Amino acid sequence: MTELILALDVTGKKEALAIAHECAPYLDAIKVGYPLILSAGLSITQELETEDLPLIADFKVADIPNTNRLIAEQVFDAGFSSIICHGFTGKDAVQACVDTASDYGGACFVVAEMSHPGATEFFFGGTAEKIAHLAIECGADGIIAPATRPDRVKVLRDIIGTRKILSPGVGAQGGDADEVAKLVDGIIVGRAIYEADTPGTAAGKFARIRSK
Ligand code: OMP
Repeated sequence: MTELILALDVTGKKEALAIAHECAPYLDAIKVGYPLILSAGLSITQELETEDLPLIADFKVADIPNTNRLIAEQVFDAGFSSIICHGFTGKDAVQACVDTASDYGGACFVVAEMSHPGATEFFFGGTAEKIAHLAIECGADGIIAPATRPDRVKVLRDIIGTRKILSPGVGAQGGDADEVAKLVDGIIVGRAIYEADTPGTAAGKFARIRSK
């Protein structure tokens, strides 16, 4: 089954909680990042926990190992069950996130290739493939790969095997949910849900991919 993950990138606390509640029946997880945490505070995790869904922390952690560990500890202490980190920082830095996640019984996903057009300026010539191999070496639970480039998802799937691929970039960034859902373990959807007139209805429509 492909999971549906809501990227809750709104900056109003009340709005975020209302959208989460409305969409929750159709979701497998909620991803929270800088926009919401910087506006509403880390404690919003306590309120989101009432939806009884796993919370993914998207801080794309990209620092030295010790700082990565300190960030990851804050993330898991706050109630998140997964963390997203960057892979270009190298093995020791990624390992710090993976090990901290494991200490807390959580999961770590490594960004292998980003979804926006500018990503190709750096994620090319084997870089993403190298990061995918590094994610395996470090024992990460999976990678983030771009729904905007299904051909690249296929290449990265060949490397990552049965580890998970979570894929952002459908809807607002142009990726096709149905096409990508067949290739990945979870699709991450933000604006196409939270900017819809009725986010719950939009989430309900995307939920069709959960049977793929
Ligand atoms: P929408 O474009 O609004 O659907 O949001 C996509 C979400 O996925 C946002 O929270 C992005 O920060 C995130 N994301 C990407 O869009 N591209 C990436 O390469 C990686 C991520 C991510 O790590 O989640």
